Amino acid sequence: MEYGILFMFFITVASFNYIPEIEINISDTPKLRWKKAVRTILNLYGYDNSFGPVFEFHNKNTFYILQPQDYITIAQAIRTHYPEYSLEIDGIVEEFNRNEITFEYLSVWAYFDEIAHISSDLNQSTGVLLSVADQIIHGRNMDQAPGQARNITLHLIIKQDGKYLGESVEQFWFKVGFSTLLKYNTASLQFNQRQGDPLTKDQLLIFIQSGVPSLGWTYRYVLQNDNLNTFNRVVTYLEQNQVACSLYNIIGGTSRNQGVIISRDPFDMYPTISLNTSILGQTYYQYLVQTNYDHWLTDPFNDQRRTIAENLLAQLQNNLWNEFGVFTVMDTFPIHNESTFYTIIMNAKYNRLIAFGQSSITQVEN
Ligand SMILES: *[C@@H]1O[C@H](CO)[C@@H](O)[C@H](O)[C@H]1NC(C)=O
Ligand SMILES: *[C@@H]1O[C@H](CO)[C@@H](O)[C@H](O)[C@H]1NC(C)=O
Ligand SMILES: *[C@@H]1O[C@H](CO)[C@@H](O)[C@H](O)[C@H]1NC(C)=O
Ligand SMILES: *[C@@H]1O[C@H](CO)[C@@H](O)[C@H](O)[C@H]1NC(C)=O
Ligand SMILES: CC(=O)N[C@H]1CO[C@H](CO)[C@@H](O)[C@@H]1O
Repeated sequence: MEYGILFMFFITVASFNYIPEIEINISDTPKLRWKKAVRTILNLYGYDNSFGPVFEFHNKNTFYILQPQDYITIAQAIRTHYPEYSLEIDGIVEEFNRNEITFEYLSVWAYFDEIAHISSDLNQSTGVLLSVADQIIHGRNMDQAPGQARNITLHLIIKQDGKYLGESVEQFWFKVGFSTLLKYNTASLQFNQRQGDPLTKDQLLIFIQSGVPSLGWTYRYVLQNDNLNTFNRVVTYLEQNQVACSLYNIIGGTSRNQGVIISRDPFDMYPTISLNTSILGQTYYQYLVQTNYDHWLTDPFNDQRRTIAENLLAQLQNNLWNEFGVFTVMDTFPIHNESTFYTIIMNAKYNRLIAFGQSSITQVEN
């Protein structure tokens, strides 16, 4: 009997991976805040099965556009405009204790999303908002490369003065910022890359030198700013803040129909779409899906994730108008595919964030 139970347990855990949880204590001195995160990954997998290949991959595929002087320029800008984050990065450098991991090196990582927007074929994600009665269920898939970055992913619980501020799940958390966020009693947020004209490298450097925050720091600001304490305030802020690349903000709130997708660009404004103005005309449930292409365009032929997710949501039986239903959509190929690292289900009304480390899946012909 006991063997039977044990056997079941192994089958269950094989289908998704546990993501280690780490508490980030903002009350600690900045240098201390991320040390445990670094140590945890190194102890679990070792450098050569985690950071090592990730750094190597992105040096080649993302940061190849940078000259040695650019590292210094970005590092100086961060020291000038973000002294607190600079100290956090100093602490991470200290904990790595490797010649090649310098403040300058981690400075360019802080702007990873902005640099990748210029240099690489974008790695992509899916966001789903499902409105059911007075709840907004938010599904987030993260797709990334290389595979070893699965081993550096952490579920972060952020606290200050003993209080929960929120949670995040991140693979590149050494940016000391977040691309997914549940802010307690306020909102669930994710950003996705948006196909759009990239800046030139020189334009990006000018933005960075003038103090434009990275996308990750924008969410951190949302998390730590006490005035951004309602869904509407967060939405208004993220419609207007300065950004240094094209992106979408997908945001769920704490009550009925609070869900928006904001399309951004460094120079242009676009209309925000919202669950409350959704054309579905349903009384009890509404949904929005965002991948990496503008919602006023049809999906490209070779990437139908949004269309497929919308069709699944349109057919969702009412016993799945809940977190299980959203998980089922997020877990369906090709929404979950070979490059999906994890799926997150958030519900800001109940302050719930559930994270599943995902394995790669590809389509099986039969
Ligand atoms: C957070 O850090 C502060 C200052 O170091 C400490 O007093 C407090 O106990 C820490 N809180 C937790 C939950 O570890
Ligand atoms: C993660 O690390 C383990 C070693 O602990 C290694 O066997 C595995 O291949 C790594 N996973 C990936 C996706 O690289
Ligand atoms: C819909 O929601 C947006 C964002 O919260 C808000 O600005 C707008 O006034 C709402 N529209 C309606 C028709 O309720
Ligand atoms: C898998 O997702 C990626 C985005 O990460 C997308 O570019 C690709 O088209 C998807 N694959 C399939 C077969 O749809
Ligand atoms: C920069 C980067 O991470 N690019 C990767 C995006 O995803 C595709 C498919 O998984 C990879 O081939 C790219 O290298």
